[in-house]
Amino acid sequence: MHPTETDLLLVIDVQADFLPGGALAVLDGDAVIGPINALGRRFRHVVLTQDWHPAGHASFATSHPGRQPFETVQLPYGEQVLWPEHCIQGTPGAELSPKLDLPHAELILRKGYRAGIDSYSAFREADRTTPTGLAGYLRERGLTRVFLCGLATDYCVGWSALDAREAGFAAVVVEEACRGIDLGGSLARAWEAMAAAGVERMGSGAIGGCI
Ligand code: VGL
Ligand code: ZN
Repeated sequence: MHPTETDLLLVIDVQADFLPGGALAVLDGDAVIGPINALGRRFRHVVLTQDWHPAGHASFATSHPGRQPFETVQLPYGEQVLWPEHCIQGTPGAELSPKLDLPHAELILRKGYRAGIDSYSAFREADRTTPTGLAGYLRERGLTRVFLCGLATDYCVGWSALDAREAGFAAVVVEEACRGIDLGGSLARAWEAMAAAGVERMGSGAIGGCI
């Protein structure tokens, strides 16, 4: 297939804290950067997301006395995995990787900036009701299909792909341009949920130049 004017490459959370040496490093996370840069050249429209938490964010284990990273707690909107402190606004860990080479990217969307609500998805926060505005942006721009890549497959990429479908967009996850965290089987569950929701899974070799 060849991306067209109505296709978008959505690059999720390729930030220092999710890369080797970062606070919440995804195994082999830096392996996504080469494929993403190559993909970027084949898309006319590119949008990046940036996980962007205030200090003391509700998703940090340190905000819950006695709790450890990777445990879960109940928050008003439901179950929340607790993470090490990561992607704190304005810190080096929150910076997009300087190795990303996507000079034509049109928007950097920040998410997770409300102290009490996490936001894995680029479309909707973890309370499942607060929109980020991305669906409206895509609609207003006439973009109808979203190709997703980045970190992490089973959290921010997966939730974004599911919400893209729910908002009425076609969604394709580019497999080798993503890596997962895989907490207690979360990676297999994410692929199952995406398949059930009609998210396509594609190799980057199947994606040609933009027409
Ligand atoms: C992410 C956990 C916490 C992600 C963000 O980008 O997948 N995961 N915050
Ligand atoms: Zn986060």
